[in-house]
Amino acid sequence: NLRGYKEVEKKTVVIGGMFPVHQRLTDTDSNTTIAPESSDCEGFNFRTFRWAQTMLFALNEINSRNDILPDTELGYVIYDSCFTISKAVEGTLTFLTGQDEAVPNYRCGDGPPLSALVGAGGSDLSIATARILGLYYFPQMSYASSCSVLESRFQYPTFLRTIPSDEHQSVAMAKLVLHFGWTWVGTIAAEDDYGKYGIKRFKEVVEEAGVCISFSETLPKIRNPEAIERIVQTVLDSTAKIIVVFSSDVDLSPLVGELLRNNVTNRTWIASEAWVTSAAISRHPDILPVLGGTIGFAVKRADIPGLKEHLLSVTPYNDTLTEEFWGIVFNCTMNYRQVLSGMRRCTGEEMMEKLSNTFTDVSQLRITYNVYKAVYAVAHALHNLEDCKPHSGPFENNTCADITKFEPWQLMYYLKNLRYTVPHTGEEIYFNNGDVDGFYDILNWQSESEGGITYTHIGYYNSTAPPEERLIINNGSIIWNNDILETPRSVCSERCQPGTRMGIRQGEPVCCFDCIPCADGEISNTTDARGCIQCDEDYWSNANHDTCVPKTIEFLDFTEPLGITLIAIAAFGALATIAVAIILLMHLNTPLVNVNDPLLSFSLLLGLVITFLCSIVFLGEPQMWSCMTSQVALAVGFALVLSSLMGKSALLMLRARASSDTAVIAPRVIMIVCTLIQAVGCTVWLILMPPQPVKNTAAQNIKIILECDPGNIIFICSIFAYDILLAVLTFSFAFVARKLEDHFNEGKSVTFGMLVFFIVWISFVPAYLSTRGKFMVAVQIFAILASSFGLLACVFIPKCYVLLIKPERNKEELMIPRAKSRDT
Ligand code: TCR
Repeated sequence: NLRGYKEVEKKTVVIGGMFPVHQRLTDTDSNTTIAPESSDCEGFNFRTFRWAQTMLFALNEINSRNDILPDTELGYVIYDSCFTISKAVEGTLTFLTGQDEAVPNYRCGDGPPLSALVGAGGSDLSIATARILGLYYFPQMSYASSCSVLESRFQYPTFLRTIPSDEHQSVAMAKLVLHFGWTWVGTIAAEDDYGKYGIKRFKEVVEEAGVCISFSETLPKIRNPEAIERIVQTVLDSTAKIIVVFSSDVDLSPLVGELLRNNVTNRTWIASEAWVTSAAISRHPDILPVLGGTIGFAVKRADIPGLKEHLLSVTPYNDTLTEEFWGIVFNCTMNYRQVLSGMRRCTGEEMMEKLSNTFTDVSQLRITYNVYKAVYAVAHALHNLEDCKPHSGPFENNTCADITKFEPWQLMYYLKNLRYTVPHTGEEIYFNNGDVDGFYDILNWQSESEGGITYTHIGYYNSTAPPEERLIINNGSIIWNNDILETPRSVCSERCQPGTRMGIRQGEPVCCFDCIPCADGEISNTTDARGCIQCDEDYWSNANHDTCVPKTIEFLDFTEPLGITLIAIAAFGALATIAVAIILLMHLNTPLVNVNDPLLSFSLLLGLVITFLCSIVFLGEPQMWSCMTSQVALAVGFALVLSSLMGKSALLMLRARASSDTAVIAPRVIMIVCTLIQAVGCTVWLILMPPQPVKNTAAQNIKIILECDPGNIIFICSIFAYDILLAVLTFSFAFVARKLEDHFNEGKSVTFGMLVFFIVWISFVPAYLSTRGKFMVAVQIFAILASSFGLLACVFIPKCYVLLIKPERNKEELMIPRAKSRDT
């Protein structure tokens, strides 16, 4: 313990200090055969030693000032907490009791009053010491314990600090991660309150915003190479390019060594305050490829004039710590026993000025500045306490506290209500429930000309600013640590483009997903869509599945080539039929026309004209009238055609049996009745359930087919079934009549024509069923035209041939084969 107070005529007040000057306890074997002793410490830390020296510097400065505590001398007791809780507790008890060994609950009454304890270093140490100090209501002023749990005045009533709470830092880190759009980060935390609580809060904020944590590792406090190797492996295995590390440099050092050994590059590290400016990390040789580009948060920096000189004026004779320091930096010893064992002896004349190490480096005075502020805070509080005007003091009955023997809680009162300006920097400090405002510099590790690292200031975080203005970053001044020197991306899965949706992967974080293309007829029009949306009835998805497009409307139009062709054929058929009718009319009185009842021939031709023309009505956009006429005209037209043919066949058969007069009437009756039945049936259909134009959206996905709905399937079936019945009857009659004597081969032509008719309609069925949309209509029209042409050709071409080319065959006597055969 460093002790520095002289019994002078001035009143003296002692300030306690606690710094983790050593990094760890020396391993002692747990041997219970001898009395246990407080263990020694090892691993001298230049950075924290500088903090301790800064406390001395600040005390000197205050003692030499006349405006603060003019009549009182500040003394000090400094303890080394060795980064361990046990040492910190031990030191606290020693401090409170004034004994060399810790005796709880006992305080030696003599000696100058104790004022406050500056420090304890890490949060876990402060938590331990604050518990003890809190019992006595003894003020503790911390310079580095930033853990958020220390905010609780209920648990730690006398704890104050000059470092902002990690609550701010965790939120700032989370904001940084969100600022760059990283959604996939790894975290590493030291195994202490600083790391655990810091990362916990960071995760909370970040996960709320939808970021996923790829891995969370904990750095061991005591040497554990396997654990370190495992962490490096996790870092290597993870696809996260951003790694947030909440740890002190001491705990992080072994990991950095291992990272260097494994050459883990292409990651961006986010540094917490405790290691962002640590020379122990950044001065590693070859650190640049691994940790270059690191972004971190650092507390306020300041220049403290005179500190450098003070640090350089350290001599090995001051105390045990300076002695040890001297031995380490100059590689010599003051201990005569070690000299005897061959070590170089320190002369005390070694040149401190030539040294350049962390101890004398005053470029990054951040925690150091906090120490400075903490000492000043205590001094100012003491000053206010001493400055109290009698009878107007703050305590009971307006009393004042006496600087020579005050109670800790009285000093606590002044500390709580303190407001002071720090010398040299002019910063105004006050404690808001024990805490200061959260302000951080954001630093970026960039390469220096000599291969080292500089901490480039790239922005800041100010917790007191309005929410949107808290994090200010100058993106342009950042140098990233990847091959492309661009802002790194860190996502588990790339975003899902429109046209796809996010598909969760079982057992993986929500940031890891597959992009599943939307099904046909479904779309997604945003990135990262959770699901696809079904298109409306008349709409269908486009090729990219990102918009619904109206379905194309389909019907067989007059104007398209297929339509024109069909019209042309139909018109030709109708004209040909009319031409045949004209030919027949011109030869009306010839035997050929006469013998087979011209009326039936004309009704047949009329029927054919109707079927030819009705096929045209099938074209075009279906309308109410066209749906009605097309089917009905077809059904009636065919009925007329077929019943005329049936009449003709019947005529042949009747004529074979008897040449009575009934033979002329009966076929006409057949023709008229059969057609009428159909006409009546159709009329009933039209009246009861007329066919209607409909939009068929179901048959084909991307098209709306405009077609005629028959209204009632039974009607349309029976109507065409009737036509089929007529056809079958006609065919049977004609088949029977085909062998009968018939000079003009009428029976044969009709039989043949009916065969063509059947072939056409039988082959129509599969063709019709296998087509879709407008081609169904085309197939139907083809069938109508083909069957009509077939009948026209079969029945009338032979007749026209005789009439026009071989008129000599058109002889009356030939018409009476029966008589002739009787003659022979
Ligand atoms: N708060 C840490 C300890 C710590 C520290 C440091 C240790 C801070 N900054 C710099 C060494 C060097 C910030 C804690 O535990 O609260």
